[in-house]
Amino acid sequence: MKITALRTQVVHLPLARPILSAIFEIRSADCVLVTLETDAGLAGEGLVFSINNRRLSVIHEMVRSLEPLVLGLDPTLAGGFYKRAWSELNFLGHAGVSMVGLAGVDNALWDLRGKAAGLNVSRLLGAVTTAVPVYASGGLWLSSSIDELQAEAAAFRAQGFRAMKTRVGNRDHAGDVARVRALRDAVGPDVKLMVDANQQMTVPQAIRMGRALEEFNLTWFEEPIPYWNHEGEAAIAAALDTPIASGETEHTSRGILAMLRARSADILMPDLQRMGGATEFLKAAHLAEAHDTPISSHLFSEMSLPLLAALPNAIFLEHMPWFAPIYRERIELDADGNAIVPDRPGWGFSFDPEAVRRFAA
Ligand code: SMN
Ligand code: MG
Repeated sequence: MKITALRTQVVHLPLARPILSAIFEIRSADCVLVTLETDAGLAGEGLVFSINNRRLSVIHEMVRSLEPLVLGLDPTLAGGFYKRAWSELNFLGHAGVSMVGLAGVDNALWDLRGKAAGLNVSRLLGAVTTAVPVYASGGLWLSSSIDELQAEAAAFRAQGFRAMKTRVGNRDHAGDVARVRALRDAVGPDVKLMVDANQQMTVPQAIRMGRALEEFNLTWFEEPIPYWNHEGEAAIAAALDTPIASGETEHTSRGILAMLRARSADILMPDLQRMGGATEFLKAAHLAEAHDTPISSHLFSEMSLPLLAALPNAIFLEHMPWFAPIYRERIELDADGNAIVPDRPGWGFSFDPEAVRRFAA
């Protein structure tokens, strides 16, 4: 089998209403959809994205620039593609747009290899499980009032979620603590709660916040301070009983390795596109395993689910519904609140051509 074309489509996915984290106001998730066509009639799909359509054209061009490296490629030689792309991208650097573009192509290659083998990517890798614990992440934003937080939490429970994440870090310590208290009161002790500060605190603020939140038995406290301050994160992790989760802003497995060496987080959460695609995501996850450190995913729920299902140290899938509208299939939960890994080949989630036309930018 040979790859005959790299096709891209740009889609604009508006959110129902603008949402606020401590760092961004988010109005839309805009994607470059990547499709690798073959002479065997099979196609591999991946996607990369940017918030509010910012610099999506740059990402798009980076994906397109990799086309010569995949044209004519036998997908079972995908490692050869990765090695060449890695070498070519050395000039611009193995971070940022380079890795995002690489992720778009690499993830489409993984889908293709799964489809060629007739296996879901989880099985291609040697699955550990058929269902992965999942937490709801598409809600409980800083833009929600306390009443709205409680209503959104009830809606997540009704959808079958047993874990969910809220945001803090809008520079109002008492207000943040009151919001988490109201949420814990609303969901009771059995629902797992995570809190994300999106890097907007100082080390002393984060330790003070973490101590104030200990009574709510959080599953984790995420990205308390700027992502590059590994020593600061390590000090916070050492000071608190609540586990620190971080890593979504790192690039490549080397970024994750630096965090592991610094002991900056108890839980690592590599982001599929910042890693540079599934090839590098798996290396990051294996490095974490060798350091006895659990991992969670970041965004990209449809592609991350099969990957986490093949990783013994995966503890949670982040369920972010932003990309669901362009897929034909939806992530389904079992009665225990786990995401069911599809049996379908490749990622098991494929672009819906009608939806792609509807959301075309
Ligand atoms: C997050 C990051 C980027 C976009 C949306 C949400 C957040 C998360 O940090 O962890 O979900
Ligand atoms: Mg986060």
